[in-house]
Amino acid sequence: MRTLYGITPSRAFRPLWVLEELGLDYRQVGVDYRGAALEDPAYLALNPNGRIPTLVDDDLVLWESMAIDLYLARRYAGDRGLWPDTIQGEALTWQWSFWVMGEIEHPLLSVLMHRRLLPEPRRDAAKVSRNLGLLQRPFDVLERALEGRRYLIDDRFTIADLNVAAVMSWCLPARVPLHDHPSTRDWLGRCLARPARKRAQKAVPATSPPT
Ligand SMILES: N[C@@H](CCC(=O)N[C@@H](CS)C(=O)NCC(=O)O)C(=O)O
Repeated sequence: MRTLYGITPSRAFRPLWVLEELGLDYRQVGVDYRGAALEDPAYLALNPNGRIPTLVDDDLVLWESMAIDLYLARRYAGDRGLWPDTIQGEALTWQWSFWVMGEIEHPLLSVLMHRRLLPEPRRDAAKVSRNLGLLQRPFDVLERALEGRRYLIDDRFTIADLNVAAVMSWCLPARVPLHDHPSTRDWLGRCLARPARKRAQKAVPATSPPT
C-alpha cells in the first residue's frame, strides 16, 4: 500500500489527483503544513525539508509534488495512460512541468496570498499588481500553446495537463480572470471537471505524522 502524506488543500492535492486518475490504492495521512506536524522527527525522516507532500511507495520515499506526479504517471502508465506516447511528448511533459513551477507557481501563489489567504492587515495590493504583471507573459505562452487544441500533448489529457492545471487552478480562489485567455479558460475548465479531480477533493482530517 502506498502512502501520501499531506492534507488535501495543499500541494498534496496534485499527487492525490494523479492517484485518483490512475485508480491506484493508497492511503492518505493528513499531515498539516500549519502547526508542528512537519517538524515531527518521524516526518522529517521522510521529508527533511519539512514540507508536504511526501509519497512512500514500496521502498521509495519521494518529495516534490511534480516529481511525485511524474513518477506515478510514468510507473503506473498502464492502459489508463497519463503518460505521453512518444519521447517528444515526454520532453514536452518535463518542459511544461518545470515551466509551471518556474514561471507561474510563485507569482500566482503571491496573488492568492495577498488577495485571499493572509489576514487583511498583511495583504499588500502592490504585490498583487506586480505579480499579475509577471503572469501576463506565461499566461500568453500557455494561451498560444492551447489555441485550437483540447490538451497540451497528444490531443488527450496527460500528466502535463494535470501538472499545469493543478497550479493554474489557483486562478479561481485568487480571482484571476482568464477572459483574455479563452483557450486556457476552456482547457482549465475541462481539466478541473474530471471526475478524478473531484474524487481527490475528499477531505481527510489532519493527523499526527507519520503513522
Ligand atoms: N516545491 C514543493 C513545495 C512544497 C510546499 O511548500 N508545501 C507547503 C504546503 S502546500 C508546505 O509544506 N509548507 C510548509 C512550510 O513552508 O513550512 C512541492 O511542490 O512539493
